[in-house]
Amino acid sequence: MRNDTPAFSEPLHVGRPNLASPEKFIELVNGALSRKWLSNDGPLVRELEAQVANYLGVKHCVAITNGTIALEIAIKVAGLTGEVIVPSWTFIATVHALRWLGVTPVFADIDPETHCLDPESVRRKITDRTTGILAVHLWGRPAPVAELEAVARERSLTLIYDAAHAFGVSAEDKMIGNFGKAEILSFHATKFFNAIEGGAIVTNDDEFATRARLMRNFGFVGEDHVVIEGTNGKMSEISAAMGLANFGGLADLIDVNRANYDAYVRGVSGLPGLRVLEIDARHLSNYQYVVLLVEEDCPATRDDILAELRRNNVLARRYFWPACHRMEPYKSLDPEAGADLPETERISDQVVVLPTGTAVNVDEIGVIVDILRNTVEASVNHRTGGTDGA
Ligand code: T4K
Repeated sequence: MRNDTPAFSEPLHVGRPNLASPEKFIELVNGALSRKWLSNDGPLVRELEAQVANYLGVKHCVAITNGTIALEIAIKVAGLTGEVIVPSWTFIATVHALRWLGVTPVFADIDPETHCLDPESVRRKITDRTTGILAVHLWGRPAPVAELEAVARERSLTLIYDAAHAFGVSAEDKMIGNFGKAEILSFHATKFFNAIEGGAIVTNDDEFATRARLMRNFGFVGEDHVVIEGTNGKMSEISAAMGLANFGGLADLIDVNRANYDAYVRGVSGLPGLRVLEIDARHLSNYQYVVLLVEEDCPATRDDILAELRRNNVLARRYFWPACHRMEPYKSLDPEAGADLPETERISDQVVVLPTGTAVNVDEIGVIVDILRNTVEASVNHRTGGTDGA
């Protein structure tokens, strides 16, 4: 008989915010309230920009309202028009940001080992209308930066990165934030570095940073002089306060995430058809996304596993299913796009993202692994007509 009591009485969420110091946050917010300076390039935003730039070893950090607006401003500053090559295997914001600005996203396939763009697929998608590549460091795994740089150089394309998942991550010995013309970060509450809502454009290009700063503030220079078109992409002091309060906790958070990742890898090893997407030891990682792959030879389906986890109050996610080319408006614009994206199609049916961070501990991960084992064993028994574990 199946035990219908969930293994956890309270839900375990993917994306639970990590809060290093609520006390420091309150103290910083009180400072902002007494200064009566709440937005528009305030002192906390400036301090956050300096700390981020220093942490990443990058020349400029322009703090923005959120990662999506950061993408939109970066796309504008980069002057991308016509077609831009982008993965379909990403969060929808990457692709929407292009289309929102009237640029046509053209989907390229991914490397199944990194889940990031496959440079050969990118090459095949270049046309006379292509002006750039918007690559993603998905799950904080670095995209193939050297190969993409080579394609961009050969074909005179502008390369920018969506590094929303990749704060505190490196590609070998160089921190993410230093690649392409510019990279964008997300500091959303669910991210490794949490500023409630927030993001940034980071770049080593002076001109790019200057234009991004102008566009973030409607194109204003001074009080009544507008020099270019712009938008409102300013970060509030409250978001910056949360970011600054969390900065000091990042090293500890990496340790927590690393211990969780190791516990999942140990627990899942030996379960048929299941594996945790590996992290390449040549790169620094923030270990923020634990990506479980339910491969073709697994006796249980991805959705059986997800349903069983959820029944037990483990609110895992099948990010980023369905892939962007299967969501509107892209699905209707090109219903056949999937034919050229075999790895995206395959991988998007395999992924379950598991809870990590301070929301879960290693003992709880042991229970989550037991749920996975029981689900797989029950599927084997179901197929063979056995009764064990049923
Ligand atoms: N590029 C990439 C590759 C991205 O992944 C993202 C965002 C962006 C660009 C755009 O950056 P932002 O504009 O967002 O800065 C969530 C996040 O909202 C989104 O930031 C993130 N990626 C995406 C991967 O995840 P949803 O639609 O899945 O959110 P939702 O409401 O389902 O919440 C996710 C989980 O987090 C749930 O289990 C609940 C939990 N949660 C969430 C919040 C906000 C909490 O426990 N507490 C909270 O305060 O998009």
